[in-house]
Amino acid sequence: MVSRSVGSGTMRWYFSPKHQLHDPDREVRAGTPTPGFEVARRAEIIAAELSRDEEFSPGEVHSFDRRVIDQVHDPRMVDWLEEAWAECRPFSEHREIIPDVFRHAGLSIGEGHAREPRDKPMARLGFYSFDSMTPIVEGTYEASRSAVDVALSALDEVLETRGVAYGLCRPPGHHASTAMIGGYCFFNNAAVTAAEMARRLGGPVAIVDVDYHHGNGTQSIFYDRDDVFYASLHGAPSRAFPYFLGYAEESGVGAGAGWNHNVELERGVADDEYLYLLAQITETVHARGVVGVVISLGVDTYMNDPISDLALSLSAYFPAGRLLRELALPTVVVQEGGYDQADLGINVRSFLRGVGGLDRLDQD
Ligand code: OKP
Ligand code: ZN
Repeated sequence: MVSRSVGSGTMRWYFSPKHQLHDPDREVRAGTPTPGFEVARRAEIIAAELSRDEEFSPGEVHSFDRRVIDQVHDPRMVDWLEEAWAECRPFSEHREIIPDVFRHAGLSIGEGHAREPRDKPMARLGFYSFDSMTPIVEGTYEASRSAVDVALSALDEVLETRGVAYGLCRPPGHHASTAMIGGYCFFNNAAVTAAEMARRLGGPVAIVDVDYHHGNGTQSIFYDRDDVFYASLHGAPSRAFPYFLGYAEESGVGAGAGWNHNVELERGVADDEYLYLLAQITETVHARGVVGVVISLGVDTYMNDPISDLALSLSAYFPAGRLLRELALPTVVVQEGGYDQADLGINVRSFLRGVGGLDRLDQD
């Protein structure tokens, strides 16, 4: 079924050390400051794992113009994120700034109608945030820009080779919407990449989101559009973050009707059932006739993940990647979540070996 080759048996991957500039010490859960899960070490672990594998070769990360981001995010939000830490600093005793007020839907007439509270930094922070688990530090903006650069550098490679490349993005992106940050996410790396991929290929593309959590931001960005098909397989929102979106009946609206596909997973789903459902998603994507794919890769579906409740084993990730390879389309993989530091590296590497058409590792 796979007819395409990915070059000389190797896969290019992209990574920027600038991710380290986003280094909050704590996130606030249940009102309590706690050490965060989304830490810089995550990306370093994955980078170290890929560096040891000769089938992976690092590519050069380029800087991209802000206008690419502005195609997906409200430019007012991008302006704000650049200034947010500095303007909120006088209000926080800590290195991080964390919102204390939020623009709940009940405070809006309609999404576009709310006014940005420009002269009140903490209100402005709450205007663009949806949780208290996404702290902003001095380097958050620069790190977030670097994550987009990483993803877009991988896209350039894929548009040239029509193969597969990996962007080791950090911070992750799939919870970030047009004008909203949250769930450890600031810029939606996958959405920016997919919108640009569709534009440059001149046809519709798909985002397949295999992170444990529903990518509410990605769904929202493309909900009324038919240039990007969003398909996600995730812990049911009735029990899993982000709680308020990700239900199976959410299928798109207007031009985007039928262009959103959510599959809800029960607690404890293991390899066989997961791979069966992923195969079905692959069929759905194929039936859309898309010309490219962006994969939001989260390995927080793993049995030992500290914040999730699925039961995938080490052996699930190679076949999961392999299934998506069967689409035989230009494919950009971008990193989202995955918090079990012990096996984070190997799970990402196994998935990438699968999607890249490389051999299965012995330990899988
Ligand atoms: C980001 B990504 C822990 C709650 C954690 C935030 C989850 C953000 C996940 N009890 N809530 O999708 O991996
Ligand atoms: Zn996740």
